[in-house]
Amino acid sequence: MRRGVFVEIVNWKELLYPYEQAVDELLLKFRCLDKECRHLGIYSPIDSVTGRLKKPASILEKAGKKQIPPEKIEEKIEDIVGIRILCQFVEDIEKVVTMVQSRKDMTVLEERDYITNTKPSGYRSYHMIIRYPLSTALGPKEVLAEIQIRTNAMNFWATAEHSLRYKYSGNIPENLQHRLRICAEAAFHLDREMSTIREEITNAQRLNEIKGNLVTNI
Ligand code: 0O2
Repeated sequence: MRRGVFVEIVNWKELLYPYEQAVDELLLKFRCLDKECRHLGIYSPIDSVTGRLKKPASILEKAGKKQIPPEKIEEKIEDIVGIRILCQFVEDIEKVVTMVQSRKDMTVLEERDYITNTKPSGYRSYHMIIRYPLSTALGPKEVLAEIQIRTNAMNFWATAEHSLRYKYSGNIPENLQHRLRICAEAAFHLDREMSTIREEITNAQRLNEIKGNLVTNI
């Protein structure tokens, strides 16, 4: 019944259009940043960037769970726009965080460090909530967005756990939760070990890039 009322009141197409624009703009900006670093021969802490618009069903579910009325959805649900930046190494996360903090085209409102403060599930990631100004056909508008910054190993774990969470409607059986925590530990160790040979890897990657450029320039 409550969900029915929400569906009627919220004009999803109208509500979500600016958010879709924000996903497109933010994706382009972070991808350009990565491309520019590579072009200049500067180390890029960004390995890849993805983005998504939260689905109406998901927004409704969250609003219902947090008892958010329809008129407060835009103010209270911070991740209608979700950007995910993946890094090769844990050390790169801090560099990306600094890059986001120093940008003039967005304002950081909140930061959540689930790397230092790992969630009980084993989840590790760095979250930044930003306010992002848009120029729309109807005039200026500001939207909230969540940027998740994590390593490929953290992402591997989070994606798998998210699928299980969905399959079990949030109630993952205890034995599976236990094994997931062991997997999270393994991902943590993988990140730590990769950091110890970070310089070797990045030097090799730089060399391969130079070789690749030489071949394409011939
Ligand atoms: P989806 O489908 O990814 O959009 P809440 O959003 O209410 O759960 P809070 O405090 O508002 O919690 O936000 P929080 O915990 O900083 O982060 C929200 C998002 O982080 C989640 O969005 C997930 O994407 C991710 N996340 C947080 N905890 C976990 C976890 O234990 N496992 C995994 N796999 N992801 C997590 P949504 O809306 O839950 O889901």
